[in-house]
Amino acid sequence: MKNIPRYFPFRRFAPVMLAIMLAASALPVGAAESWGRQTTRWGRDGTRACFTPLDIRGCQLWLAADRGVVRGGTGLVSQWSDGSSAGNHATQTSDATKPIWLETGLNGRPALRFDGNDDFMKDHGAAAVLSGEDPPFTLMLALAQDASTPSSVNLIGAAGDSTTNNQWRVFRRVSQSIRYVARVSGVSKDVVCSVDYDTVAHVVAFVLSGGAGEIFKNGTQVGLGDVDQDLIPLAWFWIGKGYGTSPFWKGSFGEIILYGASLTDGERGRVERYLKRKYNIN
Ligand SMILES: [Ca+2]
Repeated sequence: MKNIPRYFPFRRFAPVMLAIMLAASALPVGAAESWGRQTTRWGRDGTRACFTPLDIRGCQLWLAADRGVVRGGTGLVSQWSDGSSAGNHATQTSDATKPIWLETGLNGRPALRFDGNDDFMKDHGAAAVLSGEDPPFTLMLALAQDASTPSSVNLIGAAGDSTTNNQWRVFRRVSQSIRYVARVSGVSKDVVCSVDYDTVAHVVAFVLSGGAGEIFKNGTQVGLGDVDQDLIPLAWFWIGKGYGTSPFWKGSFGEIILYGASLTDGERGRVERYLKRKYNIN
């Protein structure tokens, strides 16, 4: 036998391995990429935030503007990839109605900007989480609304058929800026709250448990009511609008997280702290 060094195979493949490592490190921010449980640094003090929304049970949708955003050269977003294992990606095929990705769109952090004219994204898979009779769920948003957002505009909407009678939505009114509505057979079941109309970044959480709905802003309860949602088979889930074509929401979403479970106060608090730290919200 010839005297071949034992480490020869490693030496042979070392250039290939180095090339792969260099290529991976050059991936553009926001490009389509695989998701893991790891997270990036976003603490102002430079400490590493190990928590992610996936650490709480039942995450069915995790859209974050700093990961999984598929966009063109002008920043128009064709897909906002779901970071949960559910694969509920939000998409938009028409350039005119695509939101735009901004690197520092929400308190210095990436966000998707919806223009208030016609921008929206659709996410069919997420609709199933909100369907049914009093489905337990928790929806959490990191966002800022534009001052010129019209009243009665939907931030998030869903519907089960071609009528306005069976729908689910989160919308803004003049006097009650964020409001949860499950509208069944033409009858609205509201959770009323009085969140100030807010143009600065804030975190909103909606928790539905046994027909009782709660709304929190930056961790403080601002709304409580009986939703008593009847059976609604929702097939559509929109970001930036509700059923129909107008009006459209104007503002920026940094993050949209949906759980198919009613989070406990402790669980909700963990997600809120993660969002508040990430988006520099006091
Ligand atoms: Ca547009």
